Amino acid sequence: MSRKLGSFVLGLFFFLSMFCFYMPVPVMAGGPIVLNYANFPPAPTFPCVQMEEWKRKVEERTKGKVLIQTYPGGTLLKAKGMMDGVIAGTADIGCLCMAYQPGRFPITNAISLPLGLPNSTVASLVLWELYKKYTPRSFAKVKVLTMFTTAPSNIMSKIPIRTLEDIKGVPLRASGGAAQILKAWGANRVGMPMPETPEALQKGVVKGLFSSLEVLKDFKFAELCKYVTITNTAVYPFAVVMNMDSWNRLPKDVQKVMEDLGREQCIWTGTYMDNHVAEALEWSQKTQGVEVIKLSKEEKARWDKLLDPIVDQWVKDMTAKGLPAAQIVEDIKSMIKKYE
Ligand code: 3IO
Repeated sequence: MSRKLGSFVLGLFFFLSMFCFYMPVPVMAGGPIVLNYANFPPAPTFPCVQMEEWKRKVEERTKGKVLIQTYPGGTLLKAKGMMDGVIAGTADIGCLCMAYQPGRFPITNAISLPLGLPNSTVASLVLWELYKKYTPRSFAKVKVLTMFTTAPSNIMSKIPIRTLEDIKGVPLRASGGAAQILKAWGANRVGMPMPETPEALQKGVVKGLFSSLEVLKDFKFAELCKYVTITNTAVYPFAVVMNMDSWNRLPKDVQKVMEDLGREQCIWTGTYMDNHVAEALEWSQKTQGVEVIKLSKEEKARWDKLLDPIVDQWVKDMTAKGLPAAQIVEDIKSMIKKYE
C-alpha cells in the first residue's frame, strides 16, 4: 500500500516537474528578477534616498516582476570602487560620485567647473543632457540609468571664514572640481570621499568641508561645524550605472521602464536635494546655532576673481587631451539658460 503511494507521489512529482521544465521562462518561473543596487554613503543621505525612490518606482511600474535589493553604507561596494565593482558584476547597479575619480570622467565632471549652476535641479538636468549629447566613452562598459548633482557647494567649518585671509592654509575636505576651487582660494584642500569625512572632522584632520549643505543635517556636521560661508559654487556629479550583462538580460518591457525613468529620476533627485538643503540649513541655524556668513560684495569679487583662470585652464588641458572642451563649456552655459 505505502509502496503504491510512494510511486504515485514520485510519479506525480515527475509529472509536475515536466510543467516546470516547459514553463515559458520569465513568467514567474523563478520568482521575480532580483537586482542588487550598491550605494556608498549611509542610508539617510540623499544618494540613498533617491535609490529607495527609484526602487519603489521600478517595482511598482514592473508590477512585481523586478525586485531591487538595496545596499546602502558601502556594504556591497565602496565609494572609489563603485564603477569597477559594477563593471565586474559585484553589484548589478551602483551609485557613484564622479568627483572621486576626476580623471576618469572628464566630460561629465565639467559640470563642477565654476560656471554659475544655480541649484541641483538645473545642474542635474544640464548634466543629464550633457551625458546624452556626448555619451562619453568612460561609460561605454555600463548602462547609465540616471545622473544628478548635489546643490552648489558651500564651506562648513569649525572656525569662521569671512575673508580670503581666513581660509588661507585651513585644511578643508573636498573632491574633484570642488577641490580645485578650494585650492584657488588658498585653502589646504584634503581629498577624501564623503563617508570618511565624519572621522576626519572628529579627529581634527580637517577643520571643515566644502559640499552641499544638506550634510549639516544628514551627517550631523552641524554639531561640529558651527559656521557656514556661502559661496554657492561647485556641484558634485553622480551617476547610477548598471552592469552591461545584467542590463542585457532584462526583458524589453523592464528595460523600457528604466529608460523612461532616467530623466524623471534626475529631476526628482534635484528637486529633493534643493528642498532638503533649505530645510537642513534652517534646522542647523535654529537648533544647532550655526552661523551663516554671507560675503560682502567686495569680498565676493575677490573670491570670484581667483576662480576665473579655472575654466580657461580646464579648456586648455582637455583640448590637449582631444576633447571638445570649449564646446562643452559653451553647451553647459546655454543649457543653464535653457533650464533656468
Ligand atoms: C554627498 C556624498 C554622499 C552623501 C551625501 C552627500 N552630499 C553631498 C555629497 C557630495 C560628495 O560626494 C562629496 O564628497 O562632497
